[in-house]
Amino acid sequence: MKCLRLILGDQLHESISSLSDVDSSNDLIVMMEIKTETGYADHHKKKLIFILSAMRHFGVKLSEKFKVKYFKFGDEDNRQSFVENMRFILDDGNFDKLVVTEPGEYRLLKIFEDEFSKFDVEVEIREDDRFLTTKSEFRKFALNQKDLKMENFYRMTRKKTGYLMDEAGKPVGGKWNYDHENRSAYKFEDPIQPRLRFEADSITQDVMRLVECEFDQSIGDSKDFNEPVTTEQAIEVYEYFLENILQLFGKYQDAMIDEEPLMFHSRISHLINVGILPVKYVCDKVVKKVGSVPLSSIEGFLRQTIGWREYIRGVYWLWMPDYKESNFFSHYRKLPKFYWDAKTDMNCVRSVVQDTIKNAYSHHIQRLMITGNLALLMEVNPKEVHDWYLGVYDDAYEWVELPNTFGMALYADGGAMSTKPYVSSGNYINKMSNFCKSCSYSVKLKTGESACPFNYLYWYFLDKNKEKLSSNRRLFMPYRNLAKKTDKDLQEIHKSSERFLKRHF
Ligand code: FAD
Ligand code: DLZ
Ligand code: SF4
Repeated sequence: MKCLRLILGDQLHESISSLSDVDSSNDLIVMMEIKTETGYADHHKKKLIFILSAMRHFGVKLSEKFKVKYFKFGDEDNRQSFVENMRFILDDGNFDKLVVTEPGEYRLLKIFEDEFSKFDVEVEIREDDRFLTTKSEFRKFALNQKDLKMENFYRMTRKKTGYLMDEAGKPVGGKWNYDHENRSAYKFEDPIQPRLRFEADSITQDVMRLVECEFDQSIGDSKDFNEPVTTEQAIEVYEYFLENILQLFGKYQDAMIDEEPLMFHSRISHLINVGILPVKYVCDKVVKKVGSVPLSSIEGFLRQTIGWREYIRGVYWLWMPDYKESNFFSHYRKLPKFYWDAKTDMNCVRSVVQDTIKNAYSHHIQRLMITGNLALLMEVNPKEVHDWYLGVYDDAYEWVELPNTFGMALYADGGAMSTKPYVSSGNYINKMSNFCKSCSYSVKLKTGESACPFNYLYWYFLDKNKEKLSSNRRLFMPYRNLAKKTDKDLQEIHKSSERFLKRHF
C-alpha cells in the first residue's frame, strides 16, 4: 500500500503516530508552509521563525531516510492550504491512503474531516499519542466528576503514570501537592542563571529573511533569534534547566521581576508543543531528580506538565466548539492598544508586554496576573484577548491557549474550570514583583489619578459583578471587605474606574 503522510507544523518528531508504520520505499511524507496557518492569527515574528525553522530542520532530517515533499512558503507549486496541496499531490501520484495524526485544533479537525473525506483515497486520522491522557480517557474522567477541577485529574494521572508515587501507591513525600511552597517573592538572594542560546544557522537565517519580508507588519522583533529548533537542541536546553535551574523553580514559580522574563521557569512549552521535545521524556527525566532537588520543585513542575497541560487539552476537546463562544460577564470592549505596543504608564503591564514583543514569551504568572488580570478588569471581549494570546506567544496553539485564556485568566466560562476569577488589586502584584517600585502610579493609593489602576478596577469589578459572584465561597472575604466600604469609597472607586476606562476606550 502506498501512503501519503501529512505532518503538521506542530508534529515535529519521528515518533508521531502518522509515521509509526512508514514504508521508506513506497510512502511520501508531506510538509507545507502555508498561508492558512501563518494567517489565522497575528503570529509574532519570532513565533513564525521558530515554527518554520523547526519545520524545515525536521523536513531535512526526514529526507535523510524517507521521500519527502516539503512546500516552502514561496514555492511556485504551493497552493497555500492543506486541502489544495494534498489534492494536488494525490492527483499527481498513485496513492492508496492518506494518513495524518489528528490536529491540535478543532478548526483543522473539521477541515480534515469534511474535506479529506472527498478525496478518492482511504483517509486515516490517527490519535495523537504524544499526550499521556487520551481524549476518551478524559471524557470518561469528566463524566464521573461533580466539578471538573484540575487537582482530581492530576492525582489520577499521577496514579496512572506512577510519577512521584511510592511502592505503596502513596505520593512520594506524603503529599500530593506542594503548592504553598511555590509562592516566594524574589529578593535577589539567589542569582538568576543565564540561558543557552543557539546561533541561527543557514536554515534559520533563510526563515528570518522570509519572515522579515513577508510578515513585516506582524508584532515582534525578529532580531536575536536564539531558540532551539531541533530535538537535539531542545534536549540540551532541558538538560541545562534540570541541572541549573529546576532547583529554584518551585520556590519562585509565582515571582516576577522587571527585565527578568524567565526567572526560574523552564522555557520549554514551545519546544513541547511544536513536537521537538517529547513530554514523556520531560517527565521521565524530572522525576529522576528526586533526592538532589527539592521535592516542591519537582512536584510543582510535574503538576504543570502532567497536570495542567493535559487537563487543559482535555477541557478543550470536551467543550469545543461551544467553549469559544463563552462570555460569562458579557464583556465587549476592544483590547487596548498598549497590548500591542507596550505604551502605558502601568509599569507591570509595560514590562510584560515589552518582554512579549521582544521574546514571544512571558511566564505563567505574568500572563495570568498582569495581562490576563487587567483584560478582565478592563472588561475586554474574551475573543479579543484570545486573539492576542494566540498570536503573541511562541507556544500558542488554540488547544492550549483558549482554555488558559477563557477558563483561567478571564473566567469567561463562568467557572467551569476555575473556582474563582483570578483578579487582584495592585497589592498582590506588589507582593510578588518589583514592578511597583518604578511605576508612575502609587500602589498605596486606592483611588484618584495617581492610584494604581488595579486597585480601583478590582473593587469596581467585584461590585459590578455582585450578582454573579458574591455567592462564591472562595470570594467570601473580598465580598465581606467590599461590604465594609462606605458609599463615599464606592463612589470614588466607580469614578476612578469609569474615568480610566473612558480614557482607554
Ligand atoms: P514552566 O513554568 O517552566 O512550566 C513547565 C511546563 O508546564 C510548561 O513548559 C508547559 O508545557 C506546562 N504548563 C505550565 N502551565 C501550563 C498551563 N496552564 N497550561 C498548559 N501547560 C502548562 N501555555 C502554552 O503552552 N501555550 C499557550 O498558548 C498558553 N497560553 C496561556 C494563556 C494564558 C492567559 C495563561 C494564563 C497561560 C497560558 N499558558 C500557555 C500556560 C503557561 O503560561 C505556559 O505554558 C508557560 O508560561 C510556559 O512557560 P515555561 O515553559 O517556562 O513553563
Ligand atoms: C502555527 C503554524 C504556523 C504559523 N504555520 C504552519 C505552517 O505553515 N504549516 C503547518 O503545517 N503548520 C503551521 N503551524 C502549526 C499549525 O497551525 C498547527 O498544526 C495547528 O494549529 C494544529 O495545532
Ligand atoms: Fe502595576 Fe499598579 Fe504596581 Fe504600577 S502600581 S506596577 S500599575 S500594580
